[in-house]
Amino acid sequence: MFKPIAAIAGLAGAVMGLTLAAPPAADRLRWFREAKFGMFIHWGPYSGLAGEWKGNRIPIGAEAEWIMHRFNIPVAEYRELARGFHPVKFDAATWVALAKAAGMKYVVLTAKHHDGFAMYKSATSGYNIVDWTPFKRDPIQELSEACRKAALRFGVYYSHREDWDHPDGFGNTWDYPAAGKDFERYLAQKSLPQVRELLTRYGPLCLVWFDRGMETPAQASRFVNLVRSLQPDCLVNGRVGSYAQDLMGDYQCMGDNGMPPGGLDEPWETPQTLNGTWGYSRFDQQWKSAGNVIQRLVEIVSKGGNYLLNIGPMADGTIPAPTLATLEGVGAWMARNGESIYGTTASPILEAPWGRTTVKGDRIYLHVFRWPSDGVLRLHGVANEATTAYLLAEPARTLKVSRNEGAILVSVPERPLDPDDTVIALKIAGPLRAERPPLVQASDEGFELDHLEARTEGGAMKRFNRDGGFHIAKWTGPADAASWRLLVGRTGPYRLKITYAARKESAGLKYVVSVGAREFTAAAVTTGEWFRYATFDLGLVTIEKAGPMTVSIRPAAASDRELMYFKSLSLEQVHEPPGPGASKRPR
Ligand code: JFZ
Repeated sequence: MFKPIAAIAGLAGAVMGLTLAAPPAADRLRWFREAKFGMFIHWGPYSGLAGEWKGNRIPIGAEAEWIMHRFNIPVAEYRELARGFHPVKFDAATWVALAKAAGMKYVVLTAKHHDGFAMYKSATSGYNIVDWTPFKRDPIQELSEACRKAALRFGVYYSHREDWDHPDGFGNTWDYPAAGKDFERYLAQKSLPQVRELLTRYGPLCLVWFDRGMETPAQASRFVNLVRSLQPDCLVNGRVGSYAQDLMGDYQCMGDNGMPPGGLDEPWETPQTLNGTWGYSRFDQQWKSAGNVIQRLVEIVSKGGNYLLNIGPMADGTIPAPTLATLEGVGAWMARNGESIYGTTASPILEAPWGRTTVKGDRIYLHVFRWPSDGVLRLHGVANEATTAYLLAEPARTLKVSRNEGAILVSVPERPLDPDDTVIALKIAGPLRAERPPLVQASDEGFELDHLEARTEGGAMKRFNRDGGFHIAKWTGPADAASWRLLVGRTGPYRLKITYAARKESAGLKYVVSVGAREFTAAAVTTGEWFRYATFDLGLVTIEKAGPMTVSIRPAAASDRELMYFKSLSLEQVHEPPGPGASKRPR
């Protein structure tokens, strides 16, 4: 499982104030990239209100855990409500068994949410479940132990910026006027000390899930460094820093329930609710079905992501029945098809009309959401020879495989094994060689080339940032490139433009854009901080020949500085005014 040595050494190091060198990100992330599927748990005093306060109800689809903020419940009153939090039916082993049976590999509990209440015994603040309520037990202690026994990883959610209980915390301006707040004091008095407690009292944590960003990169890095210094193996999620800045944690967090349009090279995770709220609401019965959850898990994994699926337990510690039913259905499917999820990588094969694909070694897993009425499944974009195919849940049932017009054809039985997702395992000769991405077609104006159809090489990475959106970055040398294959219909002059964001560190770095045989060399210009995109005209290029053509962009020379946050290249057809020369050029 995880390297206890580093963790204990980290803890020991912490006591002696030594900072242990954190292992390379790739090592830290290995388990995460293998695990794919985790349980998120939003639980706290708000679970007792269950979406209502003095007749005021949280609308369906809105977050019940925000009830204190939504109705500006005074701190004194909310604290009294928290005194009544007494989950007598809470049993950590039951929750962990539920996660394990659903096929989840890690569990993340809200140690402190925005309401400022600590769901563990905190020495920093008496406003915690052990000292403030009659419960007197520590759920973080019990859950971390239960996870260890069940060989699941355990992590904590910590609202490091938002705290509606602390006078200097961010968010409560109904009790504490904004002008009087000293945010630094909140960080020093509560936020940082509590994160240190969580990293030094409950054994190794797999990750710390921070939320809603931080005021400045400097403040965010104090949390990253604290985690690195105390538990070098522990991951930090992308919401440690502000959405406007570049990723400061180990992996990117999509917006809630977010789904990228295409595969990303950078590790990422999507948190999702099972209904419309994270915390328990007795009014919100918009439960997602097991089928919906399975297809969403597959879509996320097929794009290289992790799925952190939330449960909102009730205040007595029991789990709502619809949640149990959905997770049971998901678990049954995972028991038969987990191989097509764990340890797979983002599929370079574009979305298929019948479903999605995941890839691992010499296996392509065809996740069939829509069963072909003609009994033939067509898979495009694979250059390898396909040797065998079989139903993953019934491996003895092999299926006929053939190839026609560049597509691999798999003859399937009349009916699917599983209406939500029947998985067919396709064995190919050697690791997957995806055919070059399909040719980019021209629009009336010309060509728009962005991350979606790009093929990235070397260190160039397709990434997402909440404010920066989808972009390509992390390129520092000529081996790091992005390229597209275009199908040119109309020859003639085109205006080449590039859209990117570049910080002052990247100013002057040269890059080369190749349009067919023609090369344009330019220097990056600072566009401002982080993801402030701007468009630059690189000049005219005349495309003489119709048909397939390659366009690429790469740094001109190796550098220790990153080139840019690349958004797109465009080739706009230049319509020449009918002049003496125009007539001769073929249209
Ligand atoms: C935050 C919390 O406010 C919420 O209570 C819950 O804990 C959720 C997991 O995270 O809500 C967010 C945070 C970020 C986005 C949306 C809701 N976002 O980036 O789109």
